[in-house]
Amino acid sequence: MNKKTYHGPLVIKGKLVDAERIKENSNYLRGSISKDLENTLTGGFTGDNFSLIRFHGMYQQDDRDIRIERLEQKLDSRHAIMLRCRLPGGIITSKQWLAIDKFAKEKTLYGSIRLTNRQTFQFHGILKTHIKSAHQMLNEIGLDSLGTANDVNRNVLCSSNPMESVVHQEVYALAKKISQHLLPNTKAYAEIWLNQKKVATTDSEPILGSSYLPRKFKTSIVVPPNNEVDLHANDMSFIAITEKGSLTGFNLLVGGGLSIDHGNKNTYPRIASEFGYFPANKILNIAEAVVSIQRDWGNRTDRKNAKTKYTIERVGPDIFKKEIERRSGINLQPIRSYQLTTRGDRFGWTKGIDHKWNLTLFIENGRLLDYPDCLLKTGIAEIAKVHQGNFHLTANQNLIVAGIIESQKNNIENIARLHGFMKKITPQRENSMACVSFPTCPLAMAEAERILPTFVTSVEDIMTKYGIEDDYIILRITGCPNGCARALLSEIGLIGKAPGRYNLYIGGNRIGTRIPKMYKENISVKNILEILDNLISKWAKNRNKNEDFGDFTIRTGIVAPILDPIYDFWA
Ligand code: SRM
Ligand code: SF4
Repeated sequence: MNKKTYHGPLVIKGKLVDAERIKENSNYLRGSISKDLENTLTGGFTGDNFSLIRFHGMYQQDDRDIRIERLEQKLDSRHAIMLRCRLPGGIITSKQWLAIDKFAKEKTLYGSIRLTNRQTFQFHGILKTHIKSAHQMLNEIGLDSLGTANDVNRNVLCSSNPMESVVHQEVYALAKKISQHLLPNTKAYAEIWLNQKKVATTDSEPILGSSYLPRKFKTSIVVPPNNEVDLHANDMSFIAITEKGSLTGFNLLVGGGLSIDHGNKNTYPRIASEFGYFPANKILNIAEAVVSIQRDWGNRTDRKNAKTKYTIERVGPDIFKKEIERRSGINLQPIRSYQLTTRGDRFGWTKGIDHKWNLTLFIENGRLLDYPDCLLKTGIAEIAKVHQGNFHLTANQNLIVAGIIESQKNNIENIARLHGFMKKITPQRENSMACVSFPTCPLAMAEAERILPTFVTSVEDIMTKYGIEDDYIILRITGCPNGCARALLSEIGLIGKAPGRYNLYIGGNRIGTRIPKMYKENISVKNILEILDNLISKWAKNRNKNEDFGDFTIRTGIVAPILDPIYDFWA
């Protein structure tokens, strides 16, 4: 590992990337989206609007399974919109669920609801003619999709079961406040999608600025010991600190992030830096200070170097920390002790502090769809019809039916069973995750969601062969190096390189505080499974008591530990 030096300028001068022009000239995110919406000659958005609609929570996509076929028929790609809702902390009521279920069934090409690993949901395949009704439906049920994509603070993650303790409840309330506080202030969303009249006041963006942030920005709040939100994937994280069961404050961590570019050594994953502790009632001041520093210091000349992790590595953590203190007027105290021990969801029944029941359901890939033999999406809708509590979406793409009254417990369990939930699942499957990838993701290089189920079956077979089927390895497959499935925080990570080919990473840990190292590059699934068979057999035979797979691969020298990803990741 080299010795670190931080001597970069606070602000990078140079030619701004085109995304900056688009934002600055957008009239606070309006662009000409409204006009484009009326153009029925194309199913897509044109020019700058293609990018601007992302600030409103939408991505233009086309089905990549039929792209070539349409090209051969000299047809345009069939454009459709993916819409991502804003749901800080992941809570949605039964009534809201029934409305989104109906919309997915009636107005989307795929008919599915996709739970994401940032505790919200996406509709895939909304045709242009249905976009407005999507936003209006969300508005009617008290939801929106503002700021779930592009260069703003994204959906705020938070430990997913507020009914677990009073601290969880407080933290959930703060997640919503942070989301609201950092939201774009522009009225563009209401004007374009909800037909609100433009008011004669001038727009302003006191926190985000008229050019918004240099890049996407992610926030999480975690109540230890479960790191289910994967805090090190976030630009800004708050770790709840308690005394005698009461929330006193938070440890602030800044600069986590996972995306890389294959072969581009200027890109790297990064574990967030620990900056210090502060009292709980100052969380909005701290959040605003961090975001505003990244707004002012983040690199606007190179989007591959624009995230907070790169800003910190350029200016140095000490200078960044001092600036947080200066802007917020709060002196950060030394980090308070905390311990992370797990990352998974607690499946099955648990009782909340309100004495109501919670049922955590495993949803493979977070994809709720009615399959011929298993009506998963209908199942959740049937539960929503009788359930008087809420649903909590988890950062592992699962769903908690929360706040079930005693008299409904059996009924809800029966509905869940009838629709294919609550089958016996191995710990391995419970701890495996994939990103969306094909057919909707335009950036996908290899399959992820669609190969996960069979890939996990193969790994389960290996685990059974070596008599360790009750154990698990955190396994994640991501279709390209953007890393949406957080493979760079897993014990076994596959990162798509080309159709059927992946880079294999091993050596992360169970709690998500260590980046794994590339073990083999550009190999086939068959090859990966052969390698895993060999490594898992060694782990089964030679591990120390309770030693996890990732720790074993480090201790036995199968891969070198990544102590500082910036130097060690590509070494
Ligand atoms: Fe992601 C882009 C899906 C979590 C890093 N991500 C995309 C897009 C929108 C593709 C695009 O830009 O056109 C994908 C849409 C696919 C589709 O068809 O739905 C996509 N990302 C997802 C989701 C749905 C994966 C999932 O299976 O759950 C997650 C949605 C989260 C949400 O609700 O907001 C999702 N993406 C992540 C995460 C994990 C996290 O946030 O905890 C990461 C890595 C963490 C990080 O940011 O470092 C992640 N996504 C990216 C990146 C790389 C960003 C970067 O730093 O360079 C991109 C590409 C980009 O932004 O240019 C991207
Ligand atoms: Fe798409 Fe790549 Fe993200 Fe997977 S990791 S959803 S392929 S951008």
